Amino acid sequence: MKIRIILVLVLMTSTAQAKEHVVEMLNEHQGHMMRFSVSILNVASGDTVIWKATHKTHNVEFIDGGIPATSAPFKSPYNQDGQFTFNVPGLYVFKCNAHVGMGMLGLVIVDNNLSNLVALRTLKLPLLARDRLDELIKTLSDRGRGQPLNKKPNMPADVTPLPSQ
Ligand SMILES: [Cu+2]
Repeated sequence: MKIRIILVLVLMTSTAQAKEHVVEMLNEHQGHMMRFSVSILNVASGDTVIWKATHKTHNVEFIDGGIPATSAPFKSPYNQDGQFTFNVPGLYVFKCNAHVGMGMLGLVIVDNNLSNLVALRTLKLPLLARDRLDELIKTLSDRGRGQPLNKKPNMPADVTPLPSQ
């Protein structure tokens, strides 16, 4: 009986902690064409990210080699919301297939784990996408200097729109 109560408590706790985060797929954002509303998103294991098809002609896919080695791949259909639950700590680069050439990509960081950052630095990408990813990586480095990226993975500030260029 005691064990059953403890199990229920444990299950309730983990359900309560898992969060949903929303990223919009947009034709225009902060003066830039073809962008995700959030470029760097900090989440915790068990959290789900929903990419909302606010504007059409977009989709979302993890970039090959741009996710932790043991994570499943992910690709959503065009013009529909997509969602993925993150269970493997690390960095994930997501892109829109139609507009990655215009730099339409972003990063999810699970559990503040940057262990696959080196792989991201050498990903082969279209020129503007490469520039954009370098810019995001630089933001990570700057923010991470001297302190953890964030202390509480689920604090509101974990949804961070990138400053305009
Ligand atoms: Cu797009």
